[in-house]
Amino acid sequence: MIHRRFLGTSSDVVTRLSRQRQTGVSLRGLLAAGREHLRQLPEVSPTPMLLTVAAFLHRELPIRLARRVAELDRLPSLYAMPSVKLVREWYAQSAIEIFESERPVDPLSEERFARLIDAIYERHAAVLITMAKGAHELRSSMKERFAFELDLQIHQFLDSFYTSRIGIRVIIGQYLALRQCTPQSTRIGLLDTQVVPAQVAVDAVDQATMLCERQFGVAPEVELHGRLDLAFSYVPDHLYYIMLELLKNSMRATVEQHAKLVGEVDHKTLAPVKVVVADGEENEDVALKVSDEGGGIARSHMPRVWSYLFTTASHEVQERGFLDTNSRSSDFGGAPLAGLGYGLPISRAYARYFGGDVTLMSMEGYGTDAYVYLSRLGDHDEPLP
Ligand code: W6P
Repeated sequence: MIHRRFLGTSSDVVTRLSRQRQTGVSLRGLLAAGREHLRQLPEVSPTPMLLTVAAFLHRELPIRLARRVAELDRLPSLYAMPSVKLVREWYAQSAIEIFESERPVDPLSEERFARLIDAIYERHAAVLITMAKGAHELRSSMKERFAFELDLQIHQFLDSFYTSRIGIRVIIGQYLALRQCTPQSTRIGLLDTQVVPAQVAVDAVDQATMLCERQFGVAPEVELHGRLDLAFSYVPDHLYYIMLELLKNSMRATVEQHAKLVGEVDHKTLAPVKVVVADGEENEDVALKVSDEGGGIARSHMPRVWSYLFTTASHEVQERGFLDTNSRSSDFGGAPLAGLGYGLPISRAYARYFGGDVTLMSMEGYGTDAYVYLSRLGDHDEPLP
């Protein structure tokens, strides 16, 4: 048999792959496949469904990865940055490794495939910080007067790039999680059929409070209102990431506003942050609101809140990326309060990935309301940039 590697050079292969059509998944599709896998599980391992999922990734991942390589090649200004070149190499190498790998058709080949996919998931753990560094390198090299137009182009590119990355990490994460999954709980891989948004909010409040106290010595109280019992099917890690980001912002604004107005800070006199969970069983969305009295954002300031380029993170933080990334591969760890300044646009990309959204409404001089909408229908088509 002729090995596929000999059919062309690596760059030919990547170019050809990048022209193939990507195949989307929906929350509903992920749930159905996961349920079927768990149903088959008592009898055989790997289940026929797990093999189907593995075969899907074996075909789909090289296409999605190669597509990002081709997109990067179309942005020469960004691609000129050393960090971005590095990211491109990871994508190209991973595309080729999977393309050349043996098709998972039986227990042994499936096991080997899972190991490869796991290693690739790890290789790409630092993509976000490395791309951020690349964007920073580009911005530093620019003359001010060119910056604006370029910013828009780069911003759109990064938004697509990160949306695509979320998709890749969801399908890989779901496959690897299904391999560890047992049918006892409500958990189906990365998904949970009984995510209680109020409970996720409580967990995020605990973490945000800890981070806020560590940074400022105090943190505002958080009041929880609305449908505290509501449960729905979602990826709890995504909701946790979004809520943590919003709460960190609200808490920081509250503490800073208080310090500005009152001087010393005491948590009893800090305006509480309010979280509301809204839903009726028939609604199309689960909606959450995080409200603060942290003094709000000027309307003219709003675009930079959503920007990947206009970060308030220090030069040093941008140079080295986040703090210590020693914990394993998770994108959902406790970043520092300011982080890279990517939290909001990434949160929005997470929400949009399954058909939801994150928006901010602000009253300058008073406070900010952040709204999270999560589609509960689960049949939204995956955005495939
Ligand atoms: C602010 C700024 C902000 C961003 C996101 C969420 C809440 C808040 N509050 O003052």
